[in-house]
Amino acid sequence: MSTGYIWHELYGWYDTGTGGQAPADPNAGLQPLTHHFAHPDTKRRIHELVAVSGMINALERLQPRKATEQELLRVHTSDHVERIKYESTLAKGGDTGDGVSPFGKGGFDIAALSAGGAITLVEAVVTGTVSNGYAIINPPGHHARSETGMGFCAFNNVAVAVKHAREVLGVEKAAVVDWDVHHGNGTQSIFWTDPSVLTISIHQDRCYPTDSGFVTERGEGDGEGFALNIPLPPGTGHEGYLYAFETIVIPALRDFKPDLIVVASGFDAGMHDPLARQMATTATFRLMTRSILALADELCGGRVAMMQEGGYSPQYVPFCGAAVIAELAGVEPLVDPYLPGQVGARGFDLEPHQKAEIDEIARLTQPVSHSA
Ligand code: 9RB
Ligand code: ZN
Repeated sequence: MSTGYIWHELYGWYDTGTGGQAPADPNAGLQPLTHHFAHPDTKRRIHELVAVSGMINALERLQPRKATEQELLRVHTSDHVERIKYESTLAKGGDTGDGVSPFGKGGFDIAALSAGGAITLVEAVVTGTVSNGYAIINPPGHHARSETGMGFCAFNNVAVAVKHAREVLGVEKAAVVDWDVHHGNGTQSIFWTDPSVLTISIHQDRCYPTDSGFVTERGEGDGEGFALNIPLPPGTGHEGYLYAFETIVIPALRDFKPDLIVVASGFDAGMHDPLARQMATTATFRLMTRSILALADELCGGRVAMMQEGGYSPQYVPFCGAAVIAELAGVEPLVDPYLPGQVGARGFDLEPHQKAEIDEIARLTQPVSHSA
């Protein structure tokens, strides 16, 4: 029984440019900055904490490979793949699709290595080389749709890995649980009409993108009922996340009975994140992990593969990552040095208005049953 672990130095070399969120533009008052919100140092710091703490010795290190074009094309249009590949040859690189997702020269190869890292981990979990695992891959993927990247994402790593699991490894049903604070719109759209993949996104209501992630989005055609959205109000903290998890996420997974659970693991619901307004802590991420692991033991031989998505606090994200990885590996968690500073702060308990919204989401998503 071991926990797979992926990080590659090249993930830290993905160049997000000198903008903060939009590209630098002195005429608009946007002074160049060394650390774009999505600068890969934040992800690299997860790896370095895992290494320096010694936790890495309890993990089975896996070597990622680049996803092949054929593998990317299971999810993406050839126009999209070709455009990223072409812009990747330019001296100044390009943008994945929305004008706020820049990448430097050679970005295509790193994005393919990111998708390939997701494949490597899923393969190890499904074939039983490891029992579960965490891949600190970069760039992230959950906003990338078939025909374009957006929101700092180039290729939809999770979708590429799930397609691989189904088409190559013989996995019948996969569930994606996306706890990144932003809506997993790309993953949802890729599997919109596919009943073999349940996509669940728990996110801050209308944070990004602001026009999707509503509870009314449930998939269409054969896929109707196989997309689930849990849009939480801003300010939701530890108890609110766990309440939504236990009352909505876990029952939906139990109902679907997946053969594999893939987690799109962003840490931007964390209390210090600059791109959202939630109040999750290391304990929140640890307990959500525990809850998924228990369910996976019950349903699918413990097969859980977690892929890095967002997370923009260089201070806090490493501790969130280490908390999740420790739980996966069943080792002692690190002490979170940021928690004592929050003792007594309001926002971590389940507030009445949050409970009311979560109960309403549970009610609205109840009628669809996947049981045969
Ligand atoms: C757009 C701008 C955003 C906002 C948030 C994210 C977070 C992504 C993430 C990405 C891009 C600006 C569309 C600024 O963490 N996902 O997990 N977009 N921001 N200007 N415009 C036009
Ligand atoms: Zn995010």
